[in-house]
Amino acid sequence: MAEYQNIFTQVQVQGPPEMGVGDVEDRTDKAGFSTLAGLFGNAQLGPVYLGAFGVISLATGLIWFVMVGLAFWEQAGYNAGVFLRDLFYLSLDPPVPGYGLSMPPMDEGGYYLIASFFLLISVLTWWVRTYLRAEALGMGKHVAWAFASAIWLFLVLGLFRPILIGDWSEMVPYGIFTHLDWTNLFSINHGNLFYNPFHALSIVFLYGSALLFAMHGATILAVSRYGGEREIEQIIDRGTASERAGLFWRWTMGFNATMEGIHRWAWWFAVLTTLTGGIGILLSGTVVDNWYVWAQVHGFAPVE
Ligand code: 07D
Ligand code: 07D
Repeated sequence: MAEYQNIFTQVQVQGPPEMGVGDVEDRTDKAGFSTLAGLFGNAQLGPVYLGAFGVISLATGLIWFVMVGLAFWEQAGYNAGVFLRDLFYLSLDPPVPGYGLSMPPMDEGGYYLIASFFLLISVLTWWVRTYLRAEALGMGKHVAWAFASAIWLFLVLGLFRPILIGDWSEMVPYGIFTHLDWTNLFSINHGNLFYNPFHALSIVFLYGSALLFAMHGATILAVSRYGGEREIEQIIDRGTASERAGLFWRWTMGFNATMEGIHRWAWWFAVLTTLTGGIGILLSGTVVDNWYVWAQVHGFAPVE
């Protein structure tokens, strides 16, 4: 029998919209259906909860985006053709070195700092939103704490490390390729980031996250013919999809995660990617200037 192995959801449910429980205040009052959305996930779109933090987050995020876009527009000489041609190369850059943590003139980084302030508010208020919506639903705060780990790396890159070094010029430029140039230069300036053990740990967890995601996704799809994606009875009954999924891995490699445990593995691997990464970046240029020299001192890079 031909197997169904593409990315689309097989079953689409479209009926009267489910408006959700509880106090409907601050929630949009309409919901619709999209067959396209239903191929990838749930076919119902909406209602969306806005609330004060949602509105602040979207508004400040939009201000950051438009401020970056306007800077690009000026750099492109107000020419739509040039704007599109150079889109990936245009950049709103942090202050030039030398202004320390003071406010530079608008065209030397002041405008960049104002835009950054709006991005900061946007990301933080979106975090509050993930916390408060989980609370409203009586859920654990796992999504909020995982997001906090990503925000930790974001804050180290753009706020904590620049403050420790004492210069806003250490911040990351807002540009598609220029932020890659910055990343490359960061590694070169600190003597090759590959010799930073926290960069290595971050890579372990990043690669590990991809591997775990592939294993888990594949395992559950492979037992979906037994209802493996419907987890409730699966955990307690014998002969179920879950039991087969567990047996598959125990037979294949001698060990299997549990229905609960696999999600803890996934959570920790993802969270540790940015947690260890943030530590590695925070140490660069503050505690350790050159990771290659550091590795020589610690006996794992050759000393000429
Ligand atoms: C798929 C979820 C959706 C999110 C997306 C990103 C913006 C930016 C730009 C206004 C997985 C939306 C992007 C809103 C708009 C302007 C100028 C998440 C998914 C689709 N990077 N990075 C990208 C950011 C850093 C690095 C792409 C952000 C560090 C490398 C995108 C940050 C370093 C490569 C992007 C950030 C670094 C990228 C795709 C913040 C070290 C790539 C991202 C706020 C960690 C890849 C051309 C993606 C690429 C790429 C956004 C930080 C390295 C533009 C918002 C400073 C090596 N980065 N990045 O899919 O194609 O993420 O670059 O910290 O190869 Mg980056
Ligand atoms: C950036 C978390 C912040 C993002 C947030 C999202 C918005 C948009 C909009 C949805 C990504 C905010 C979102 C505002 C919303 C919409 C529409 C997470 C972020 C809050 N490296 N490297 C890593 C590898 C090299 C360098 C991590 C590999 C070279 C620097 C990762 C290789 C040099 C930094 C990793 C490699 C170099 C990193 C990132 C190989 C460059 C970092 C993890 C095979 C020449 C970052 C400790 C992550 C870090 C980082 C992988 C090579 C530089 C594991 C595989 C040697 C400067 N690198 N790297 O999740 O933490 O990022 O380092 O060569 O800062 Mg590296």
